[in-house]
Amino acid sequence: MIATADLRAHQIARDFPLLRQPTSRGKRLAYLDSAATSQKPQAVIDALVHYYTHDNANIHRGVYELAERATDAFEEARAKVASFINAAEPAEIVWTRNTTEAINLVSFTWGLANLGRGDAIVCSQLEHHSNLVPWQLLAAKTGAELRFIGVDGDGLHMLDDLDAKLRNVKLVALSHVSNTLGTIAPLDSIVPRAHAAGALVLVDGAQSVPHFPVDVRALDVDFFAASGHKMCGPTGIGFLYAKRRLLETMPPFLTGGDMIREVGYETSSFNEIPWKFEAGTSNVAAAIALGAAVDYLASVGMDWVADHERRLTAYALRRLAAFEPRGLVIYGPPRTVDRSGVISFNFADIHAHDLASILDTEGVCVRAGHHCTMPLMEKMGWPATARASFYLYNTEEDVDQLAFALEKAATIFRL
Ligand code: 7TS
Repeated sequence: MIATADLRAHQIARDFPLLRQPTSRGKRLAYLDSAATSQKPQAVIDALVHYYTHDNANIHRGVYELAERATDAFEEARAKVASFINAAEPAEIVWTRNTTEAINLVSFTWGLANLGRGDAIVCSQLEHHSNLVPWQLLAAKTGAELRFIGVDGDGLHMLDDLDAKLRNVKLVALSHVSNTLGTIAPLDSIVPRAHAAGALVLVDGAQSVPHFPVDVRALDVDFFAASGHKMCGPTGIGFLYAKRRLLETMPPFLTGGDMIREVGYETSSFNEIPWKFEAGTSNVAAAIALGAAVDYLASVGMDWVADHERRLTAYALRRLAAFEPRGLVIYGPPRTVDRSGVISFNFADIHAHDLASILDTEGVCVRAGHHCTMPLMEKMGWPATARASFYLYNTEEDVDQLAFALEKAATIFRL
């Protein structure tokens, strides 16, 4: 019998046409790689097609009706994203290509203008490369020091020496949810302490805002970065949230058209926020379709999404635990309250890539490798892990299919 919550997920899955597609081997698709990118509901696909069919024109310049319609839809999508994360106003949302670009924007603008020798940046040991490499380069350019909040063997943040770590810190940059272990960062304890130490806080929300309600004002973060493609939206669009007073004082990032007010041969002045940070023609269609994705998620309800993923993760942890006597190892926080819908694991001595290939023959899509967290893998001593990640359209049937495929791997490897 299908439980009520799971029944709703089955209904939701029907909104995602790709999930109805069997694999070339004729298997039902169990898509368990939403941490890499999410699938798209029909409403988002329709928004893209509708825009190109009816509203396509360049924005912020035409006076004709079509251009006004495109501009309005683009700005309306910004307002939808602002309200989705409870920003104070749409002007605090800057469109970027993805999380990576949003973090780089902060590093190249605020970072270069504000950091110098004697200052420090604090990350954690489980950052995605996108929230690490920009700070390494910034530290190298400015002479600032890069420090790390340690994580223990379960991937939980170790906060004992946080106050010492926060000395002379200008920026604390943390992922809200680890894409490798699912760890939810204890922002409630870190953000006030970071602010008390005089630091700003940047949160990499790539793996949080798609999966549970995020309120940037309640979290009191200064910067928040996310990617549209992980939250049912298209690729090529993401956003940076920043508090107004920060965006106003930050120098521009890329320069050229759209981000200017007056241009002379020698000098220029810049547009108001957020357009000051949006040089050149934006990915208008994708921004509008991200607005449709946000409408879709809001109509399902982010509280439901979070509850559903928590239940499904608990179910998957139980099913995977049954393989432990045969050598399956599950990584990450033991308590489900500390983790979101991401489960990294290894099965005996099967290489994670081989395991993922066997699962694929049964229609199960998981990622294998270092998940763009090479320093974390090195620290933990894992060459690679297989990773299953869940979203609102996944069901217990997907988890059962994963367990079935693991039985097949066990048979092949005589475990
Ligand atoms: N930060 C985190 C925590 C992420 O998980 C990712 C992507 C990024 C930043 C970068 O996002 P992008 O949209 O700018 O590329 N994570 C993954 C993943 O886990 N598998 O593929 C991409």
